Amino acid sequence: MYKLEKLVKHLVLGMVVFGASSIWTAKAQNQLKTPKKVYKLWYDAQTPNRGADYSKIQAGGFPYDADWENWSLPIGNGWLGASIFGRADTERIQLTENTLLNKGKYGLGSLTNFAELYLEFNHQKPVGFERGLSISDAISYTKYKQDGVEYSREYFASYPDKVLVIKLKASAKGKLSFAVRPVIPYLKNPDTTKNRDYRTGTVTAKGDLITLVGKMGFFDIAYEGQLKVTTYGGTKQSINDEKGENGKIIVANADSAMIIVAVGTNYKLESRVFTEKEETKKLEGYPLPHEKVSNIIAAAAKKSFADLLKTHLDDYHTYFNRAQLDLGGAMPNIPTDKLLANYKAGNRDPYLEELYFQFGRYLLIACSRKGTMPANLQGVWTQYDISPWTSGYWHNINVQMNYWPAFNTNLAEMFTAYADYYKAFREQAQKGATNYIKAKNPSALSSSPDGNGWTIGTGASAYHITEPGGHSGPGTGGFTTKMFWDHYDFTRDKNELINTDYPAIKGMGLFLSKVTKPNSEGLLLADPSASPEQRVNGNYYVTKGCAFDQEMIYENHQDLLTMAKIVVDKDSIVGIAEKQIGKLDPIQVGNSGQIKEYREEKKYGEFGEFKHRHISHMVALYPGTLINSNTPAWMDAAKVTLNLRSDFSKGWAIAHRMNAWARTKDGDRAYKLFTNLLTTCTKDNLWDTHPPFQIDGNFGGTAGIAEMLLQSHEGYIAPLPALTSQWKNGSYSGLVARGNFEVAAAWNNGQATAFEIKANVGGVCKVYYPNISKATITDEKGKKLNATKENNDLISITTNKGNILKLTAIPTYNKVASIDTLIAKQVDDKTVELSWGASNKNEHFKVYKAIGNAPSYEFVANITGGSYLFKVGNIASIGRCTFKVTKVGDNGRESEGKLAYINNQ
Ligand code: FUC
Repeated sequence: MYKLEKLVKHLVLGMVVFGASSIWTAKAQNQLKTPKKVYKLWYDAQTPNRGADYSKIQAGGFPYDADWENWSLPIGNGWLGASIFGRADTERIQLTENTLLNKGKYGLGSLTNFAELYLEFNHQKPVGFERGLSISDAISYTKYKQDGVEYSREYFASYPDKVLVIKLKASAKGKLSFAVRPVIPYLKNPDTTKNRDYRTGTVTAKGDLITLVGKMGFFDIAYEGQLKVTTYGGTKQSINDEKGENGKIIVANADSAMIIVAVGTNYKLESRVFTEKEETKKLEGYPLPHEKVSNIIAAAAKKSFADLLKTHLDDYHTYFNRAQLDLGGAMPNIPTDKLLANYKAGNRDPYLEELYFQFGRYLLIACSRKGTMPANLQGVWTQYDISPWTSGYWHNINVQMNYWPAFNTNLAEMFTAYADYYKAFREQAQKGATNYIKAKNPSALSSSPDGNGWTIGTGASAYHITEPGGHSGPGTGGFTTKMFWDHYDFTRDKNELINTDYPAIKGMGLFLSKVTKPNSEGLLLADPSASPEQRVNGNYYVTKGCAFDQEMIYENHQDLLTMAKIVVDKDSIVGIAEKQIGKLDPIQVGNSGQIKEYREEKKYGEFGEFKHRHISHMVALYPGTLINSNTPAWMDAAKVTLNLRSDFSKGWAIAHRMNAWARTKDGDRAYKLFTNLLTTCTKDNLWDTHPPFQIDGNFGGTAGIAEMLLQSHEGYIAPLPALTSQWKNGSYSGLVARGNFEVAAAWNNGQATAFEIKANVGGVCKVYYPNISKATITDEKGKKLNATKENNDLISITTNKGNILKLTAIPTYNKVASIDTLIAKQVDDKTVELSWGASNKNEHFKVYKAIGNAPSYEFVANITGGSYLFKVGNIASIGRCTFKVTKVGDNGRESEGKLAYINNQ
């Protein structure tokens, strides 16, 4: 029926920046394609390098290297992270390898600094200094003039070639002289430290190669790094000290040079690493990394710089170029730190907002690839000996948030790193589930090794996982499997469903089916249960059936049941989930009109910290879906909670609020949270800070922008569901909706002008937008198509794989302004008077009520005028009740509602 779209070749970096208005690019076969812009972070000052200041300890008791956290520019290929400082005298390149851990604080191990690489130029008077990071190409650079010679350096971390590549140039022949001096930091002598918390290492130079070799005591990790220095012109000399260590290579009078760096350990992502209890046996028998690292260097050394660069760009562009966003920004002629400072001072610039969005996508590609470890709390970048919170995989929100932008911003493949990590730790996670059930609910224990499913607690690393307990209940596992549900729902990849996503959700379902106990009303409540990190009277609060646990058990059961139908699974757990799901009572509305965090709570804040950073009872709003537009009374209660919890918090916590507000469809509020993120928790290098630097906030912020622009969790594709009035005109392309539809949208004056939807797998495509049923729909050739009108704002059309739908001529609509206030006054024991202001007597309103924990409102009355007397046999007997009044506009649309309550003691 439709013609397949011909793939439009990605254009290379350096192309023209189109004006914000050119949405339809003629060449791209009339495709709705957002112009590809050039994104970069850049600075005109050198990065200071004062080192970590141990007198300044950050929240959580962690050291602080202000310069690294604020100024260094991150590049990475998943295995390796490099933070480029950008200096003329001595360049500092800090290297991290994602499996090199030391003992750390919590018994999980802590990621540590792999090495520092110094390039010593002794250029003291640089002129026209600039350093930066091209987000469009994943290349960092430094350039300046010294004594009339232009010096430039480029840095990239290639995923396909597994190396860091550094190209150094001088504009005049023979003018490039420098020393290459790597240093292994934080060495600790095996003789003097207890508990094998030591690190040995030597650096030796020979010919054009410098080799770093050493050992970590705690896990007995062997590590190795190799740097190969190639020069063009000039001389090269390798030098070691009298012990044959601390090697360096001195380059003199060259024209240009290239350094390639590979790093590795003897780590293998295998079950044994997690199941083996003895720290020093986890890697026992695994081959030393020497051969692996040597092979990587040898293969890369055969290639020219141009070849290495091309391979890197082809790989990076494959992912990065998939999604574009245009909010009307154009690259300003001021450095990024000044741009951010201006933004903080109230001068918002849409370029910075676009840059922040694309920076998050960039970071995910740089730190989470197939075959690498997943993105940790700092991605793949740490300069510390013992990293803040171990640079671990924290499962009560942080690691999940890392993957929130993976699916909707078209980077689903980046999730593979987490999925492979899960596959490796699953055996231990099954043991953890057995331990947990044995201890907490022995009557439900199965004697078979996989009979209790699998579980995960908050803390985890490359070597350890934990069980739920203390401050985060068993729902932590359901929170984790949401990623697997989304992985399937966005990609609709049947193989992955069978091999990865369904087994994860089914195993978790089995565990979660055993963590509840019936209460006197026959409800099934998680016992014990804890809402992440909440404290009562200073102590972590352990209870029964808190919202976080109930919601995540519910969501995992719901996802399990949906998937079981698709894969036609009739195992007993399916029947169990079916029986249990109705007894979970996951959402309760309290006397402040809030979603209760605890069942024993009446008014908001009675239990737990009033403004706690975690909004764990909101996981059913985001990333879960239990609270949605079809549960409007719960949605309103969620807004009450979010308002009471406040907009101010720490990096990731602001990002969670931003996504939650986007789900309420309040674009201006979500935007306000986004600006909070940028103004209160963003460093000059655009890294998110808690403090300390944590990458979760970057990823949560990027996901939040996408969530404002496209949603698909309510059974249809909803483009522009929470567009802020600040983004008046704009467009995007390449965002992804559930069902694997790739969506492009353009809007003008806050109203959609066109959508384009590509079916990557095909199937029924439902689209929701005001007046969408009156839009013109064509295929990519311009042939008119008929959609089924479900209602004025919802259409449905069947697609085949590759089909493209174009929706244009979408009639504009007017939002109806809501009333200002609603007052509910109990007049007598049978009557409540509702009153609100109406400017004229003919205005039309609708009155609704929701009693108790009802998810939806019941319609009460159509009213003209500004008040209504609600009568019932006995007010006291109906219990807690929320009233809602909406205004009905001339176009028949209803405004947002205002709420008032009775019986809220
Ligand atoms: C969770 C959060 C903290 C911090 C830590 C790494 O425990 O509650 O705020 O982000 O993870």
